[in-house]
Amino acid sequence: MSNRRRFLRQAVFGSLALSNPAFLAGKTPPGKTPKGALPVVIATWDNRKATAAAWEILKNGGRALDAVEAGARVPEADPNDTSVGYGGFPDRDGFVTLDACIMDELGRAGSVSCLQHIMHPISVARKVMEQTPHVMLVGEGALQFALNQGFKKENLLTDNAREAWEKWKITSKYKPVINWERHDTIGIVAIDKANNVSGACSTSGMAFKMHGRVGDSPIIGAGMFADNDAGVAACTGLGEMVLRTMTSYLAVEELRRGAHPQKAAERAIMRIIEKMPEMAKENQIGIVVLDKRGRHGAYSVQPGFAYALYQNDENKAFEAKSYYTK
Ligand code: SD4
Repeated sequence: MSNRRRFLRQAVFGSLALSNPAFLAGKTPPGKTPKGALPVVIATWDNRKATAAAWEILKNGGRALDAVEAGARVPEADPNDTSVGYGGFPDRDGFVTLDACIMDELGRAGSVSCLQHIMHPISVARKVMEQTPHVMLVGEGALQFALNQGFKKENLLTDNAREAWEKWKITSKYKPVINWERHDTIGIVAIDKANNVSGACSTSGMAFKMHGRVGDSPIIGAGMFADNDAGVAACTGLGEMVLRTMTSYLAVEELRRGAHPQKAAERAIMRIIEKMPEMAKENQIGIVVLDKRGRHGAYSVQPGFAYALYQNDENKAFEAKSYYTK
């Protein structure tokens, strides 16, 4: 492009930006919210029990933040869910270590990582957000904080999880298996009747991970991100790939630039495939995205990623479109 043309282009683009307050504020351009679109809640995997718990709050005009917390607490308390909270598979040394984060419509965030002995890390993350000047607490410090806040110390390692760990120790092979966590690790995003978004994410992380390993789920912008000007997104799958590309943040930024949530989901996943093509061939990442108009999108690297959607009094599970097909 000639210097003159470039100059003209910049001048036109610059003046457009200056004359458009929505552009300056980085806000999603205003559009029509379809009738009955709000409220809505979406969770990664077929976590319909979680979306149902969230709906109880949303349908009565409750706050999205309360809804996503209530939703995440469902798999956290379920001993049969082997990648969240109680019943989660331990790390290779036998410790159940939990990661969680939460974000509200005010852009406040709270997070815990490597937290042991507390069944509801999502509620501890919320306390970090609301009761401390910090965003993230880890390990022993997070546990001490939780106990000070009145959370109960519990044994989270179930017999089933211990047996799986004993079995794993025979080969000690560490290779994440695509979709094996389905129905599990929860990312949950919601928009309430007041048009406010919030998101939450909770997991015991990859089974038999190294002790001290932190995944994407407690990292604001990686496992989950909410921006009340644009929308909210949450991820599941191999956290290392999400951490390298800040997948949830990327999707929400796409919303800010005016993308439909489905496009935003696809672009965020495409970034992973472009940057880590070899890893993407063998691993799964799934994302759910919700915008301010109650529209949603979902996409994954591999087939088999399901999500639960509660909207218009209907709680349904769907399989997301994926980059690779069967
Ligand atoms: C992690 N992203 O710790 C989590 C695991 C997960 O479905 O999402 N499993 O990497």
